[in-house]
Amino acid sequence: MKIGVFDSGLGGLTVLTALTRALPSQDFVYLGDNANAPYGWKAPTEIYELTIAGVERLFREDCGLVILACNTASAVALHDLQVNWLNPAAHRVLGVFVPVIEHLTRRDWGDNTPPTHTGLRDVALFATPATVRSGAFPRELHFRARDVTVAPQACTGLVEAIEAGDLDRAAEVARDHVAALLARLPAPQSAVLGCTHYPLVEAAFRAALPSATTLVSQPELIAASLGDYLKRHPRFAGGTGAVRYLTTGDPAIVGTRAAVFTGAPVAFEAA
Ligand code: DGN
Repeated sequence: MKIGVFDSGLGGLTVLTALTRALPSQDFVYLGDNANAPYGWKAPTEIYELTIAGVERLFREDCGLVILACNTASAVALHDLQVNWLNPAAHRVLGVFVPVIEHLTRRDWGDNTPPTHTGLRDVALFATPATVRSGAFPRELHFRARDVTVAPQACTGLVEAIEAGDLDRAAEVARDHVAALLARLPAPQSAVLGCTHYPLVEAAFRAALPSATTLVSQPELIAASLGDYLKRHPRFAGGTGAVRYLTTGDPAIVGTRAAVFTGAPVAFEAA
């Protein structure tokens, strides 16, 4: 069965790359809502409506399972969507926080043991303003490890610089945000790049953070987590490694801009 990968724009391509590498015979359909990107400054209700529209579009492509490869959509829309909208007997929708939080706390969902301190002391979270405002990351993390300090940094301007293809400017913006974070938390034990765009400037984050800080990058964690999920839910797995790319924006423009993420232009189709 095909798996849908939804993002507000192109950032989810960092996740898709890791997914296709880890699951080479799985079919995927990517949908970028480029006509409405970026989501980082939008109101929660608008992000919720746009996310549902994107997920419905992927269901119409026969995707049984959709990954919200966008932290902003996962943070703002996933919970309500799962509780109030989704029919889990028909489809599943997964977000991108849980694999990171599982990695940080190294505990599995569903084991029914009470939240305990796992040795994790503090986490710096770099994410979009909407993700930070939602409070979803600390909420999920504290469910598993309640004593952990989360220091969020809303990285204003970073998605915009990456989407514009200006990676030098993006690296500068990333360094400024690390400096602002370190002024509040000088020696974070862990740092999470909680936006699918940020792996493109991971080197700038790494260089600006103290060497003792462990930097957590999402795409590989999401891919490993999906691999495990498919073992437990084999009805969603399968295919021949076919990947299609849909966009709500202009396919030619979006396909050209995608080269920043993939190293080559991508053949997008109109959604
Ligand atoms: N890449 C999205 C995320 O992971 O949050 C953010 C992009 C955006 O729409 N601001």
